[in-house]
Amino acid sequence: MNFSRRDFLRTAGTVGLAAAFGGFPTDIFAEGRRLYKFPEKTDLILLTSRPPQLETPLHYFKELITPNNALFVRWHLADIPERVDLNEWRLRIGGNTDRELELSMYDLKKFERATYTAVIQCSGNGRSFFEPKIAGGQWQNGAMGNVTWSGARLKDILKQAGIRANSVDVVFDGLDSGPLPKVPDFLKSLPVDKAVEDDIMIAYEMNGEPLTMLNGFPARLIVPGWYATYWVKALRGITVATKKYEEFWMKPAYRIPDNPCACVPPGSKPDRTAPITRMNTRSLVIEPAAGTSLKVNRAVDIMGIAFSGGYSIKDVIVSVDGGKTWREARCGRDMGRYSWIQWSHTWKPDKKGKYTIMARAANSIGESQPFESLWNPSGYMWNKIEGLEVNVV
Ligand SMILES: Nc1nc2c(c(=O)[nH]1)N[C@H]1C(S)=C(S)[C@@H](COP(=O)(O)O)O[C@H]1N2
Ligand SMILES: [Mo]
Repeated sequence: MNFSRRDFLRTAGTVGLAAAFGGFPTDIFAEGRRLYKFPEKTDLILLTSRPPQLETPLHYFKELITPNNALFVRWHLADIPERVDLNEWRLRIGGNTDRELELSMYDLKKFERATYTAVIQCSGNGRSFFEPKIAGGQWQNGAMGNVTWSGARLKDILKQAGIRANSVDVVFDGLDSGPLPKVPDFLKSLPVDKAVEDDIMIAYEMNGEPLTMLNGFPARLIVPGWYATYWVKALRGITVATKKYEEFWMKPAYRIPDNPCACVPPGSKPDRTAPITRMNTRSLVIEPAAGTSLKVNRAVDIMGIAFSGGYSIKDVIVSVDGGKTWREARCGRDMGRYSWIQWSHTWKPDKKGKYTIMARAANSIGESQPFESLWNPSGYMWNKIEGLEVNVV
């Protein structure tokens, strides 16, 4: 078995100078933005290069599963792992436990293997659409993907370590760190009750392959249904704590207004905040792309995707007249409650002119999408029903 990814930089072809873990610009554009090539990745939309933040061009979402080389990338800190030698890498589990564990990849793979498909989505996906504008990564809709993850269940690992009764939070640390000591290390926590849920996984594979370096090789946390801020990459340590963990990346970062809509009037601040957790329900029209010209009296398949924070999709409705009338879309294969589904709707426009296509998904517990965006100061949880204009000629 080849345990080393020391030579993965070669996959980038011309990136031979080892220190340069950056990408380089291509001559290719998508959605009007220049694409960049990073190690193990295809050409993606660049937000920042240090730390790497790369967005997936929309056309990849025509597929049910997002290919590894097209999955978006988001790191917070400039010093990210560029190579990991599995002969040396260990995952340490300790804190308020009966035992301390030091697991090699070989040990990790001895735990029963779990596999499921789950949407990974950044809390700030769609941030660039909010009005008024919000500082932070100006993501459009490509900070997400649908991936089949395999790994060990966190609860099995915690059981082997033996969580003590008075434990409160479980804290996760990756191999990345800030360039200066004053930049807080990226640590995230889950309440103990959440951490021992069946579906929480330490994944070592994405779509049947080892994780790419940029997506968290050699192992990352998967919290299906929750925003990816918890999906700590390149894990090195798990610490069980007897107190509520409230350091920088849990508080003040990654918080939402503590009210039912997680929103405040645009431009204002909430009185109380809570950590962001479960994803809301979303749908997206992928085809036809905005601005496409369609032929009158010719049938076209409108297609898109829809997902929710772990409660499947019950139905998707589609409008071609800007929301005046709606039809139910056909939903494709169900890959489980954390996966997205593909939907389609055949439409034959019988008059020339401009049309606005919209889609609205609902999940199995009745959560749906709003007609007006729900504003919050960090630009999280964008799920407004979007309208996309096409021309019928
Ligand atoms: N170690 C580490 N893990 C991390 C982060 C990070 O900065 N460092 N960012 C989180 C955030 S906010 C997101 S959106 C996802 C992005 O995962 P991806 O790069 O595999 O798409 O990783 C999460 N895990
Ligand atoms: Mo994120």
